[in-house]
Amino acid sequence: MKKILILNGPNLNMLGLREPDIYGDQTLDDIKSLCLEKAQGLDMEIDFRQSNHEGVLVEWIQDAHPRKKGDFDALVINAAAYTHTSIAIHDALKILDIPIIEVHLSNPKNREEFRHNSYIEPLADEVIAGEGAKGYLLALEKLKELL
Ligand code: CA2
Repeated sequence: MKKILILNGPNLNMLGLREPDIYGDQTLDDIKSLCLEKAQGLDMEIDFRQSNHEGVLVEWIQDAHPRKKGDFDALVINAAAYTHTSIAIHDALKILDIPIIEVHLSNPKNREEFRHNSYIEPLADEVIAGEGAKGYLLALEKLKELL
């Protein structure tokens, strides 16, 4: 069974509390439940995590490396604001040798200019943005095809 790591960055633990017009009204726990249900249907196993700390996300990405302790077949990542700032996450992803899908609830390219650059995009096999929570499910479907 394929194992997928799903990482979520800063402030995504606050989903559902504010800005439902941009991010939808589901909480991150709701999204996790949807992903668990979807993964079951696709015969995949998922590990769904969130951190507000850049270094923690870097360590989780490092640990997912096939030559380290993690035995994940692919990564889905919504790095939230770190998408637009983090060379550390970019470098960690560059070393990771498994398929990567970048997901965003909103479409950052249609928002403020400071959200237009993504340090993840050049390393991602696919970018899914602007689909809300459904984007995570589309990422799992894409991985079913890819793996
Ligand atoms: O659209 C996305 O998924 C983002 O990754 C979300 C990030 C944002 O910085 C990216 O540009 C696009 C922000 C997540 C913040 O989540 C909130 C949760 C509750 C209330 C306000 C923001």
